[in-house]
Amino acid sequence: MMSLSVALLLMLTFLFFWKLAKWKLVPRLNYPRSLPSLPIIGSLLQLAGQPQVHLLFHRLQQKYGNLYSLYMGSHYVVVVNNYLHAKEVLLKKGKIFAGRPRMVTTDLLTRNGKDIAFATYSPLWKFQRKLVHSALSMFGKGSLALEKIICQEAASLCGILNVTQESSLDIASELTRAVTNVVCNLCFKSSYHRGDAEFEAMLQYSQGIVDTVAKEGLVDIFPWLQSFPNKDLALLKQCVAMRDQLLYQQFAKHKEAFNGDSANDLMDVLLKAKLNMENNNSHLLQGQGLTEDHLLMTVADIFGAGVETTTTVLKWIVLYLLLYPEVQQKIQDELDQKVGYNRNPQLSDRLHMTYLEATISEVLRIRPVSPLLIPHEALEDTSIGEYDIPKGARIVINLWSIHHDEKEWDKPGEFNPGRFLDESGNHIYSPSPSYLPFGAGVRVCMGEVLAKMELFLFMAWILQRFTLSIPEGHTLPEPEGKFGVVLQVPNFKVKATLRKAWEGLEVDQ
Ligand code: PLO
Repeated sequence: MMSLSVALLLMLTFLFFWKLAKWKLVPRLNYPRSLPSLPIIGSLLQLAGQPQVHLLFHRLQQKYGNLYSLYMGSHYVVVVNNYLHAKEVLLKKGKIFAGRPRMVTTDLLTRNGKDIAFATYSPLWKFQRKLVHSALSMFGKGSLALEKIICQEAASLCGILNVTQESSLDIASELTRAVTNVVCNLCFKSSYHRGDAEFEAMLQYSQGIVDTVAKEGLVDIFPWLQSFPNKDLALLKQCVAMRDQLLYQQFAKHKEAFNGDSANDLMDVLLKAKLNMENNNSHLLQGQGLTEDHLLMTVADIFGAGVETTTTVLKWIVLYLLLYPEVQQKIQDELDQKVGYNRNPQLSDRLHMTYLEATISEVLRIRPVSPLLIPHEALEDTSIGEYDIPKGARIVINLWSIHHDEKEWDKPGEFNPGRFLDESGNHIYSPSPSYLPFGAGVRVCMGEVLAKMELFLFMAWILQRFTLSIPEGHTLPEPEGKFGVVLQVPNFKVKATLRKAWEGLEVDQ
């Protein structure tokens, strides 16, 4: 009898302390507010049928605040809409949030994360990044080599605009070819001519990839769907196969010509690094060196990123110049004053061409090329602001919201390059810290320097020689942009008219 009551008492005491520990002593975790969610499908009911994900996430702030969470199927996702939280994720806790979630589509694109952009954080990843970084700065050093390559492409682009002058031109594909040739030169020391069949094939597979990869499509949310027939996934596989074929051709050519000493392009630099690593077994990568797949996926990444992003921004710039002819006029006035007609624009002009620089900055703000960046993943239990974030959470940085924050930007929906200039107009500055067009921190864009060089030089060369306008009988699309791995520009036609001062002059040299 006695032992029974002792046991009962012990049990009650245990229960009491257990409850106390649960509710009082162990602090309850404070997770961000969550959208309603159901088992298995999570918050998909709120997301279904809303392809413009960046706009939806922007709107949801009104109801849920600027840091909220949701479930994509079973994945816990935290959406960041404010620059202070974004900087905490990207800079202050950069390493903790440096992971990438695995997704069916990006795994297919990158052979299970052997690239840089979509691969998660690891010592090998850090090494790959360092390699590419030093290769890019090697080409960029003194920037002369790159400047020369870009100007060569700008000249040939201007030659084409001159030939097609009075007709309406699909400027997008000309811009794409010019940008592609810069990256081709950098990666493979090769280039494409107009109408080149291989170039057309590249355009086609690249569009297929942009249309299907990392869009938080159903397959990425429910990986088991990949065992069912799936149109998008089939297209992606076909496009990746086309890409691989071109990539292998380049790889074979380079391997054959490689002599171990000189490195003429990015592919050579990576081949050399791979050889060095193999010869030097003391490397601390636990036998997990740079494989052939890593090398190929790294080049594919640089190539894809180099082409798709810069072309997209150039198309946005041209569309905004057609929508705001007065901005175009101001850039041309600046060009006439600071560069004139007797010489070509060069990188050193960037310092004085503040209105063109401000226009580029404003386009990058109002239409960020990567509106949700690429999702990050928390590598350990951590926090953002006052909120707890569990290990494995996916963090989506909504750059669209950050660039359209009314507390930070005066009339954020308005296109106004002047907001990036001081009163004298001679200095460019950012009026708000809520501006991250290239991301920030451990995973910041690797091509920022190259991209800025290209945007400036291509636009300066074109506008020095031509005035862009809407061809007769055509109208412009709304500059809405279609959400995807990049914010895609609607199609439009352009008429490029040679400026008076250039009549009778050579425009392509
Ligand atoms: C573009 C289509 C290419 O065929 C493959 C490719 C590779 C790298 C990706 C790029 C695509 C889209 C833009 C990305 C880039 C890596 C970094 C860049 C996602 C899918 C951005 C904006 O973050």
